[in-house]
Amino acid sequence: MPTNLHIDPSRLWDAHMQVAKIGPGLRGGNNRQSLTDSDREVRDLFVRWCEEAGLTVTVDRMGSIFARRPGRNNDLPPILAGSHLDTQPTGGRFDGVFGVLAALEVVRTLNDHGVETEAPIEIVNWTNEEGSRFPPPMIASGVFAGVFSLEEGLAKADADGRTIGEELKRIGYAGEAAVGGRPIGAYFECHIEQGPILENEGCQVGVVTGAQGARWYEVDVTGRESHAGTTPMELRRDALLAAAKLVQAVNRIGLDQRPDGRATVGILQARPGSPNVIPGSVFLTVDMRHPEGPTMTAMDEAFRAAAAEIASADDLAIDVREIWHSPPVAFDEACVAAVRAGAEQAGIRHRDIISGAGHDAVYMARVAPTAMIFVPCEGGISHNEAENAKPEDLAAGCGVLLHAMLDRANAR
Ligand code: HGY
Ligand code: MN
Ligand code: MN
Repeated sequence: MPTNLHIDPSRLWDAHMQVAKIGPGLRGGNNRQSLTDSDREVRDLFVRWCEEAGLTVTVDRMGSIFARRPGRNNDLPPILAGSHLDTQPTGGRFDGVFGVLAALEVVRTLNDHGVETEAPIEIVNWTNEEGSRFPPPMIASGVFAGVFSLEEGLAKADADGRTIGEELKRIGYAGEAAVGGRPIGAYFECHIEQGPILENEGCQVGVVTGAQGARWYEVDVTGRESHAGTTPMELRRDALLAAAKLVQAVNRIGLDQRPDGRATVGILQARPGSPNVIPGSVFLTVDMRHPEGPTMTAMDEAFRAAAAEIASADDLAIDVREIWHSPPVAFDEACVAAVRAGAEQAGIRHRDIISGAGHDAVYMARVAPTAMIFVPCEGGISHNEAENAKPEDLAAGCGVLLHAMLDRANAR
């Protein structure tokens, strides 16, 4: 790799600050949920930047945006890099955005130095990585990797019943390109760690060797609405009380699997939501994670057993539906080695790390040699408007991406 090739840290940071202005949150972060008007606005900006960089832009039928830079041999499968521009409702300025903008910065740097690669380069913005508006997460890369059918992907709906297909049409990103089904030479994704390990160990780069498994559930607890003043305690079928016991059980399952186990109830809605009515029904979501498959299975079994026990003891119904399962994944050794070599060549303090969060790379690993590059985020905080990263860390990660992409693009 040419040794004088360096990315432009201030251009990379400035791009982040421009994106951060689109879909601002209430406390300094972002609320740029998938396929909203602010998502359209940031997509338009990304497309403009790609066209200004001389890239050929295509949008696939799930709305993912690909921008292509030709190589010497365009029969070779492209080296792809990217991430997502959609955010959580109370999201930060770097989750996903860093991966898309680092890939764009690599292209801008290659353009600045007139570098031609053997294989073509492509950069990507995946639709709906977060899965908060349209569960489950990573749906577009999931369709690309064949995990979901296109029909399934387009039919996913938000709480108001609006589908991904309808919203793509509404914002003008219902593309025509086929989703996946084409060879990819390698896929790289830069991302903030979203946890505290790199920062605590003073590492500027994480060489991501894989990602832990994740499962999402939707749960309906059905008891009986009745008068809060007239119904004796022992005659109640209180759905919120049962849900509270289930929340405790979920937390216990996560605690029992420390240090790597994770278990979270993120949404809990009690109905009818009146102070003097005993809740008759509760909807809640559960997110469980672990790096090992067998332990994930054990957590799943423990959760279902706890739900059944509470339902029987409280004489009510608890319906548990698994809506997402992403097994643990190991990334490609050659791609991981290219990332590690990039960090070593730049003299960057780094360590191997398993991703606690899900990423589009998890699905891309099924159809392409894949690896990720992490950088620290302040206090390990993410999915929070206070999410923050340092310009120098973003630049370090982006430099490693440049190295890894060139390594794979010019590999014989
Ligand atoms: O849920 C996740 O791990 C990712 O942030 N979508
Ligand atoms: Mn992300
Ligand atoms: Mn996220």
